[in-house]
Amino acid sequence: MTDLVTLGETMALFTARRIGLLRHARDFDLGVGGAESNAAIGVTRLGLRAAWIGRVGADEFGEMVRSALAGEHVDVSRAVVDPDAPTGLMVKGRRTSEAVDVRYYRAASAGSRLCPDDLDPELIRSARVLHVTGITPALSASAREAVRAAVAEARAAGVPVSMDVNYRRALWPPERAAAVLRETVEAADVLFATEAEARLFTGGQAAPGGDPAEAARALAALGPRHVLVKLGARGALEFSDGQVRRAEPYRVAELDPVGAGDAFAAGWLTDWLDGASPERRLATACAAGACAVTAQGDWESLPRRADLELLRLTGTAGMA
Ligand code: KDG
Repeated sequence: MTDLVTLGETMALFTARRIGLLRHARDFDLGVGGAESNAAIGVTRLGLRAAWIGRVGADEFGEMVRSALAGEHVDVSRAVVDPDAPTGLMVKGRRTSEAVDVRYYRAASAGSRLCPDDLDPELIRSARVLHVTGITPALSASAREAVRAAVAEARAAGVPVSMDVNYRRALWPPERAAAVLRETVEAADVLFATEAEARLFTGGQAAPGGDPAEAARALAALGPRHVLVKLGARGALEFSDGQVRRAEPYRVAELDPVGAGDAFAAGWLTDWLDGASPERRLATACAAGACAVTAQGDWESLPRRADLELLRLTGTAGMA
């Protein structure tokens, strides 16, 4: 049985080794990245079973994506190899020692050609949770329809839907994202958002500098039973069943912030499916997010259980 099913685009990822303008980069590390597959790897590392649905090109990068995910024990048996489009690319530069800068080369990529026919309804119906993000609907009309169909399938079968807003400015303007994503937010049982992403849907209730608990409440009023608001250096909070819980961040040396949100979602969902207490699952989410930023790569430093225990013992964090 599969615990988590997800769908989206996973790309080849070039990361410049040198700090500075990309034009001066001489060497790149080559890996893979995709918000949904990052989350799938995250739950797999914590002991659950995950499947990823997506398209890759019939090219070396497509092979790399499938073998990287399979190497992390994610089920890629439903991945489609598209002979008519290339695997998308993402390039990560480091403008300064602190600023990471991500560029996409993914328009008309194989991943963006995801469509409802690529779904395996039986796989979705038998999962314990369907996890989607706000990135996939930004890719194309057919990818948007695929998310819509997957969510409808899950809901009809009583499978909880988890959504990470994951707003990407490089893909679409905020007004369009808010309009398109609203139906998925309303259909979700679990919602992950940053404060800025909360503002896409709640306007004034999540004004900058406002109380993030109010933003969480406003999001919950749209439908989701569990709302998680990620607060960066201020930790995170969960609004569930009328109650707000807060968690302090773990303090770690940050090398690469990309992928922290996916790790957070993976940590929370794993503990939620395992029946952990609300305090525990929020702490696990924060710990997983902290682990994710400690090394280069979007998912490489996602934690195993033992890593979380180590962080709990050595990190500085606490429940507020
Ligand atoms: O969440 C991390 C992602 O930004 C990365 O892995 C790539 O899916 C990705 C995207 O579209 O930004």
